[in-house]
Amino acid sequence: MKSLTSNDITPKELFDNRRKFLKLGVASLVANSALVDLLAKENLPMSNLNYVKDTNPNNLTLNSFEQITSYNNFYEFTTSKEGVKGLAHTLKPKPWSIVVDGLVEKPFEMDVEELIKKYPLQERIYRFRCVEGWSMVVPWIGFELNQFIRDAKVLSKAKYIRFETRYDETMFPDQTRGIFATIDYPYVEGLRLDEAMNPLTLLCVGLYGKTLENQNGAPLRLVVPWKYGFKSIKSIAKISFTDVEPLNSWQKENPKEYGFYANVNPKVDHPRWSQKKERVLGKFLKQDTLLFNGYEKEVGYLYKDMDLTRYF
Ligand SMILES: Nc1nc2c(c(=O)[nH]1)N[C@H]1C(S)=C(S)[C@@H](COP(=O)(O)O)O[C@H]1N2
Ligand SMILES: [Mo]
Repeated sequence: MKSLTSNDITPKELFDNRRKFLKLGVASLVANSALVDLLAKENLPMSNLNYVKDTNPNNLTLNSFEQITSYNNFYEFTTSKEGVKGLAHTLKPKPWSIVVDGLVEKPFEMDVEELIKKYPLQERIYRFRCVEGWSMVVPWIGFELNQFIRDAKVLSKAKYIRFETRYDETMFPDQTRGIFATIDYPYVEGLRLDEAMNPLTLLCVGLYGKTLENQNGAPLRLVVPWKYGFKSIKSIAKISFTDVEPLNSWQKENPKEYGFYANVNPKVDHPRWSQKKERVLGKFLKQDTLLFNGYEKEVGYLYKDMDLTRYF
């Protein structure tokens, strides 16, 4: 074994800076022009968030920023996945406040900017599986929803959390179409409170180190990685706590095909197609879909005695 030399000893100053650097993530480096060039070359956005990086223990291969921001489901704009990006400029994510009401000690309103200051941000590299059979891997930035719930002073009667996307016809073209709109607005989603408290459930404000693009649900969205993508509601305007199971948009639209739970499950087919496989964006060959999208260890306990065919 080689003996220690003075070169091996990390000076305290360097050590402190290193810790600061790790905490800041990419954001601390943006002033460095070499890095700016590198980001441009890799087609990565300029980071504007401070966050703790995910160590990516499962070695997931990330989809590119380009892929994640160019192929979207956001019916408030259009049903064309390639079309959302070009229309999404009408969404004005700043200023943006969310209302919190229902079974809480006291309803309140909070600006997303405040939220970002209040909760330390983390990167979470998650698999994301749409019910339609495509998937991707996304480096989300956000914080655990359970942190927010703990501060919301929720009453013990509350059993569910309900989310609503903003209703604003100046921002969302499909909302102006009245009875000809593609679905009923505002878009609604919900979770059982214990699902919401699971550490995987994220309130998300960014991806690839940068605040969310409009097409991905700026400025605040939900990410529930073990459920089909439609549970991950975008551009949230209201969060309510209730004692009744919320009627989510897709269940309301077509209850035979979409339920409340929407857990990713290769053994429970959609009435019109198999859920056994998925196509990762950018890949030619399909891969097997995993139970709970690969998060069974983390979330299996939530559904221990439930018939997953019945509660789909
Ligand atoms: N408000 C709102 N949220 C939404 C949707 C939508 O149409 N409107 N689509 C859902 C669906 S079906 C999916 S797959 C994901 C897509 O998220 P992404 O475009 O960021 O990949 O958003 C979900 N959240
Ligand atoms: Mo989806």
